[in-house]
Amino acid sequence: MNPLKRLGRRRASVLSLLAVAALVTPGAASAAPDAVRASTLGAQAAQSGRYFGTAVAAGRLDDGTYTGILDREFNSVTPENEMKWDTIERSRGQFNFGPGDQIANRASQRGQRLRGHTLVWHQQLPDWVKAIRDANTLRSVMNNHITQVMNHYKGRIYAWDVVNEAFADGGSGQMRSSVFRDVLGTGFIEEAFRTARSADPSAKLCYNDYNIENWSDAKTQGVYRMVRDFKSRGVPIDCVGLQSHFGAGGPPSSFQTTLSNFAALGVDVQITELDIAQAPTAAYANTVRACMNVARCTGITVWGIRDSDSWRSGENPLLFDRNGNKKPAYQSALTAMGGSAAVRRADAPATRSAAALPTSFRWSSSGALIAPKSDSTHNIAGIKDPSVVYYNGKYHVFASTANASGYNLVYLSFSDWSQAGSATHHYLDRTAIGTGYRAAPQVFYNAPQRLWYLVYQTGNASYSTNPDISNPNGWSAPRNFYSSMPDIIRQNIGNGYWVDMWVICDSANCYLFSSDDNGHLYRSQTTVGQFPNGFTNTVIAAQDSKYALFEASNVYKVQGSNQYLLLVEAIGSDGRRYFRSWTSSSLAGSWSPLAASEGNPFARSNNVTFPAGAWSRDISHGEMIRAGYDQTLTIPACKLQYLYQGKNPDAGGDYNSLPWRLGLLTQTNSTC
Ligand code: 9MR
Repeated sequence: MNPLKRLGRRRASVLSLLAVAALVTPGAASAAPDAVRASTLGAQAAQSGRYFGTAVAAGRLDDGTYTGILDREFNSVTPENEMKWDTIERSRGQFNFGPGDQIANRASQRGQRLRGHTLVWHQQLPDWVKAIRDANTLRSVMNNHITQVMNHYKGRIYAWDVVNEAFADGGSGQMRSSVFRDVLGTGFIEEAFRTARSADPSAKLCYNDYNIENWSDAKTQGVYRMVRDFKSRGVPIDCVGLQSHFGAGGPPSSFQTTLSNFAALGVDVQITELDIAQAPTAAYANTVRACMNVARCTGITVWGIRDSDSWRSGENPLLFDRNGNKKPAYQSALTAMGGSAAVRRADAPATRSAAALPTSFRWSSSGALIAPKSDSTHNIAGIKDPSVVYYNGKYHVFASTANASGYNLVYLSFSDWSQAGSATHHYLDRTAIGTGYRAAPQVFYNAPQRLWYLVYQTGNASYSTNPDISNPNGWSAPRNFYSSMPDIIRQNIGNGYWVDMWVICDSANCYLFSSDDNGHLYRSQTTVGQFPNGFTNTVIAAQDSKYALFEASNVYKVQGSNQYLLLVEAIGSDGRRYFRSWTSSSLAGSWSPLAASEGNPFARSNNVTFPAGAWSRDISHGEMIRAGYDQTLTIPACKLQYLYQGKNPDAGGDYNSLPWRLGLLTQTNSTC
């Protein structure tokens, strides 16, 4: 949103300036949207801030059935063999990142997280390493391997399996014999973790093993003692991976206890290589439920996609059959996360084409659903710039409040759009966010930090955090993303204003977009691990004439596709606000027009019907209703909905005092 309002100036050139601001009566609410229940594993896991991943083999990436399922269902990827020592450093000092890069680049382009697997393991280890007998040599070889590999993938890996399978099976609870333990002693694990932390501080560092799922097993206890010792001495460790290669009986009854006991040491836990002989539905449901029941169980990875892709293919242990169809265990895993299964077969063509957005849009608008609510200390003229997430059974809406003297923020929540008009308005100037210029909020849950973020403009790009979105008093005081306006913005902003900051992350990086009311869209970048710090490299992501690329940009990931969607608000030839749209296969990429003209807009009065009465001709600053609520800003590909600001077409006068209200667009030309 544009701070002309803040300054109390008029936009004489483009806005109709009729003097009388007639009040708009809120119209009837449109039907409530479908409950937000995802129909893919990754999207459903994302609803609780988790991921659902799979092992991927580079050799299968030219199989369309395989990649179709991979990209539709999974939002995390573990290279099955391509990042192991015998692939990456087969000869000493000769590094081959080709196969690993193939998987990593593909995942990055699609916004899938990457788990790095694995740096130090006694298997798939070249003979030249196994033959080393000198401790100093082996130490430097191990540390060099860790450093080189982590450096290569720096900032792109969510979690690394730093050490894999170092404990012995059976009743000893001790480490197994391996060249590492035998030559370096049991301290090699600590050494590996310390080296790993300095190589890539943004990656979570995991110890990964099998047969550590049953709490009373000696092996589980041995690993537990090691993690407890590491945490007590400050040795860097962030997570424990429980591989979970189960027999037909599924997880042991103590599985959830094991997950929570590890988590209680102050580490995340992850199910890293799940497969279950014959894939019984109850066994899968029990495994998934155990993770869902433990707050620090951050994600689940199955060890392959179809039964035919599995290292134990004779046991049919996975979620998809050899033809790529969903097995009953798929439904039970999805249901255990709270999702509902899609009706179509996994390989039906309609499912794949459903992921792409159409090239033109038609919408039906509700009446004005949300109007300002003044109280004794707040005399509000307009409610603007909404940000919305559906979380825990409620819509949570943040918006700007405007009046002649300036801008601040408000929060409301409701379970159904029919209740939006009666929700209580919590003025955030009464919280640590404070009084003064705060506007154009954007809300999301940053899953890696398990923290809600509210991003807004204050003259700088600012943010507050809150562990509980439903508690308006939980927001922290504003902090700035930048020490000052980046040079490139200063050089291009002209007479514009720096507005409408927007954050979106893929599995490796977070991007901060902003506008200058002068035809430029800017983009800064940092790593997921460094966020909210480190936004540098500010570039112009898109440019056009001033009013054609004005402000209020939104960027989203389209669920089940490799598309990102960019919306930017423009001012049309009639002086009214509308949205143009573009897509890209990468957040840092260039944007291709989708529906980007006045004749074929994303959303403009000429492609919106108003069954409850045409209460607005502006379709202005707002947000899509997302499929999830995390930092990936994932939207559905179908039946889009957009919460926007509109106003009585006859209203004019002081820009700050215009009677903005919030209404909901629902797409009417969805083909899926
Ligand atoms: O699935 C992997 C298979 O393709 C390899 O041949 C095998 C070689 O040891 O490794 C398999 O993956 C293993 C993983 O890296 C570590 N935990 C056990 C997995 C199954 O053996």
